[in-house]
Amino acid sequence: MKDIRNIAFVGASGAGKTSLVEQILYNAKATTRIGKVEDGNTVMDFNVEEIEKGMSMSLGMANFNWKNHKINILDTPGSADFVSEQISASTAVENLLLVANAAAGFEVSLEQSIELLERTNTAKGIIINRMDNEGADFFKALEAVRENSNLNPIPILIPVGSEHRFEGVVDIIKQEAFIKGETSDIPSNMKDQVEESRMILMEAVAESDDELLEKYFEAGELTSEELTSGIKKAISRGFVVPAFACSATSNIAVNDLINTFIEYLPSAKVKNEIIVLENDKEKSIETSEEGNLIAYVFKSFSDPNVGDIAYVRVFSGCLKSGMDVLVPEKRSKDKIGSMYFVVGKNRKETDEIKAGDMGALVKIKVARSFNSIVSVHSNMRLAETELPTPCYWQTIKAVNQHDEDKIGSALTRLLDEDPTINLEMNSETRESILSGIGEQQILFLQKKLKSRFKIDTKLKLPSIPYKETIKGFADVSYKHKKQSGGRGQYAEVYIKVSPKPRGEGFEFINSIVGGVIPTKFIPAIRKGLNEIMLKGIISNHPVIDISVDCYYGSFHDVDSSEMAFKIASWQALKKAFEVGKFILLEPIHELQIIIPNEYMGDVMGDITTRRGKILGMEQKGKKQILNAKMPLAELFNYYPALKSLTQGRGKFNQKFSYYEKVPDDIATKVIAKANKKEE
Ligand SMILES: Nc1nc2c(ncn2[C@@H]2O[C@H](COP(=O)(O)OP(=O)(O)O)[C@@H](O)[C@H]2O)c(=O)[nH]1
Ligand SMILES: [Mg+2]
Repeated sequence: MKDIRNIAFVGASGAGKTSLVEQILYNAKATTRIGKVEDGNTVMDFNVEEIEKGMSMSLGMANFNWKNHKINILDTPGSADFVSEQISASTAVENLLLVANAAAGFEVSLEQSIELLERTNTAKGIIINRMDNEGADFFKALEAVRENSNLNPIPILIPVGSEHRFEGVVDIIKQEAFIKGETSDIPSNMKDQVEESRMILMEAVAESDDELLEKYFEAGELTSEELTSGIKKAISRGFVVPAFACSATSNIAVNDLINTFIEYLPSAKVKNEIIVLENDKEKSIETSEEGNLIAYVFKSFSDPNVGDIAYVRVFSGCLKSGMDVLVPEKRSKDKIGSMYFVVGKNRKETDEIKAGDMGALVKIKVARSFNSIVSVHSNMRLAETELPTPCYWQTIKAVNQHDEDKIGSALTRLLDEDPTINLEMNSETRESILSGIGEQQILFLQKKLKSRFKIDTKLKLPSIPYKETIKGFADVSYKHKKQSGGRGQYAEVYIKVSPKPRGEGFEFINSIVGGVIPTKFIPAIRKGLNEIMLKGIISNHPVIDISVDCYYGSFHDVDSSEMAFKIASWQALKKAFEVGKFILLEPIHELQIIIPNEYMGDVMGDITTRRGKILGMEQKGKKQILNAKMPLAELFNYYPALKSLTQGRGKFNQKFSYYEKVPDDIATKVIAKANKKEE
């Protein structure tokens, strides 16, 4: 454990994460040639969809050796739609490193990664890549992060030169320069800057520890040893966020960066506390090689050639092939088959994965993304991973009828790969609804359905699950009587229908006395009402929240039947809806919208035009959190609207809240549409 470093790269798309991993792997001799994202031949971006687009869409794993250490590295996609990949990666590592483009200023999709850094208790750092780019500015890039977060990056490897003159870095801790691969003196024109950076570093380290702070005040500075051991501790606790300059594609300062990984970032041994649930109670434990097995599947997917693959991080104990294990979230046993250490698309078989390490399980049956793998008799599992709620919805349907049967099982397999996508069959609207984070994510799923399962699909906005109810009280009766040919039909019911409070559903009261309707027909009345309520009376949407009291009626010895009473109760309820007035209800959702302050006015105005209401607001750092409610009909396409209003920076969580009356003008349109469909 002490010789392993687990690192995940997160950050905006295009910052150079994949290129950096490619260069690192080559420098460490884990690969024999350097691929390029543009050429679609990197080891990490190997899905057809990733090659086609020239960008990462799913998490990639690699490992390499460096000076007798093993480093596991996870590369993640930067696009906001694929945030679940960054979340997955963050659950598997001790070190979360933000990779930012030195020349880009503050990028929108950095935000989600910054939030991840802010809320996880991993060690964190910032790599300012693309230092060779025109417009590259290390300190400006760090300032942009500082302004938009509560992280305080402390430079450790500062650049020597920049843009086309970028040629190396100065290590502020060691007070050495590394230029063109050689150790050299600090360039004389950088002395002041290096000194200033050293003071900033020393202060940050001193502030992270009471004992050091005391020494720092007494002596006016820290010794090299105090600084070196202090910085490691401060980084490990997340108090100091070290910052490094490099250029991936020109391979400048990349080796120095790898050195800092093993010199300053915490190993699996140093940062060995994890939160588990023991018999569902949260508790913190220390992981170790000798401990009982605790492993976590942070990503599972199906590979067209290999089958089901699960990327697993072993926290405690040892995972051995052939072993029986328990998957507590599924309450099911599983068996460990073949295991591999992975370098992107390449892999090497192993028969064990020890504590602190990670690898891939092949053809594993039960364990999927975000499942724990523990000893058969264990009562522990890892704490649940929090995921954002959906903010983008589409129905999905096979283009060809004959694919309808296949689509379900194909989707189930693909959904395992991205736990932020949900599939729901809406029994009312009879639609299969996919919900997730964004359009790109759903389109990626659609592409995978095509490339792996050969299923063409079409997407569209879901229908709104409106409901019908009655506005006021109605006392009505209906007599169903038919005499034409054969046996006649006869039934008569008297009902009182009244509205019930939202959410209370359907109540049926039987107050028949004296046998005016024989007891054997009462269930038919109830069933008849249920049937028509499900179908809807006015607009083809189900009826909710009414009470029906059946208090009088009549029957005929020969002509009455269950069917006749059903028909009579349907017609009676229809009549009641005319007398008591029908209203259409729509689902209202509660939202938590998070936006940078400057967009407040626009976003609030837009909420109002979407028939929404602001319930409250709250300042959090440089952001505003708006609590609001909004009809689902408006929410379905809120995501793109909010993105465009806030230049991509706004986001929201939502959940269903209650049903509310639809304004009359909209209700009229819904009814007209429903009746047209019916015809
Ligand atoms: N000039 C320059 N370009 C880079 C550097 N690193 C990556 N790139 C380019 O930036 C683009 C995005 O790189 P990629 O690795 O896909 O970024 P990712 O989205 O963070 O994985 C590609 O065209 C790379 O060639 C660098 O250090 N300098
Ligand atoms: Mg990438």
